[in-house]
Amino acid sequence: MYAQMVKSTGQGVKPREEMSEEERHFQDRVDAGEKIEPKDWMPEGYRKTLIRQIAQHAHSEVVGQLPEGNWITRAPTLERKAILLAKVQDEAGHGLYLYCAAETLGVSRDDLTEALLSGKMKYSSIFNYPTLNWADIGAVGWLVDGAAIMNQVPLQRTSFGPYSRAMIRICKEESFHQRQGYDIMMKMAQGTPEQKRMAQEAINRFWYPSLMMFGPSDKDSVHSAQSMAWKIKINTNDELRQKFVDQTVPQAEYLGLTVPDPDLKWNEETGHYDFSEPDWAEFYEVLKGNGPCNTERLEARRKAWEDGAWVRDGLMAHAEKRAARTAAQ
Ligand code: BYC
Repeated sequence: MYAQMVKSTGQGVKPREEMSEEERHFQDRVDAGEKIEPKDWMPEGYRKTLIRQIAQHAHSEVVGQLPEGNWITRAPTLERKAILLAKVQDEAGHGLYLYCAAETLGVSRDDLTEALLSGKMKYSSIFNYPTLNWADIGAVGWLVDGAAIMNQVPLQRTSFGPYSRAMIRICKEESFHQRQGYDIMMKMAQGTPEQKRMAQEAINRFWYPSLMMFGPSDKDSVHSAQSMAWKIKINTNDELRQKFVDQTVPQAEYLGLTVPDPDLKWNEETGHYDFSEPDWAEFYEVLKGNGPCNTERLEARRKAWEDGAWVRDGLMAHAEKRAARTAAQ
């Protein structure tokens, strides 16, 4: 099911002279900055790529609740607990906006969830890392939501209407998420030596996994060229990673924390930081399911899906009964 609906082709952009008339017209609309809406004609590859990317994003929002939810019961104050609860609920909401956007492309949320649970669809690599102490919640908000915003702000201009509109709502909330993460880091960094040490350990743990969130380096990215031609993606993976590093390093300095990269250096000539690439072998292992928490995360999603079956069945039975009653009237 998933393979027919979702698997996109990847690599290369179709040259204009090889496009059909419909494809050329479609590309002209995209180039002119028009929004594509669900009932408009679109190339099959465009539809599949969008389903893959939007659903992967939706799954990430939902799975992303798990490492943070892990700390709700142990938040250090009532205020921190209320803020974290609100943030985790926001992530669930983001997942819902995105599943709805994917559904406009002709897939069902059930199919997408099943594709996630069977390992055919991915979610962001970052959520396969554990949150070991409270400072990790700060690092997730600051770095992980920070990386997410860097990726998602340009996606507000993506060519597909429902995705673009979902991103506008999501970005508003993500900026609050990042601020709350930075606020936790600030408190910890200015706290006792032990708290500062915890904050430093959190950045040590989350720096490289956050850099991996942007995807493989441009030379290894399978989908970037076509996705950018269709304005499904606005920037390359490396462009966004560089922007993230440039924005985040001064924030770390302000906190008095060290970015765990001995080769990190401001480059006067380029006007950017030079930095070390993440360990791509680790990234691909995490994608294959071999990260520290892959099994645990999928187990939690599977359990939630199975535990919620009676609610879905009940709602369907109710809907069917209502439809039958209406038909009989
Ligand atoms: N993790 O050709 P490429 C969030 C896969 S934030 C897992 O460059 P593309 C949140 C990629 O799918 C996170 N897989 O691909 C934050 C492809 O494999 P398939 C969610 C990854 O699609 C805080 C292969 O590697 N954000 O939700 O052009 C709290 C080759 O890559 C990753 C989004 O999803 C990765 N990091 O670019 C709570 C944003 N990177 O599918 C929640 C929207 C790459 O061919 N997504 N892969 O088997 C995107 O912008 C793009 O999909 C990516 C990848 C930049 C992630």
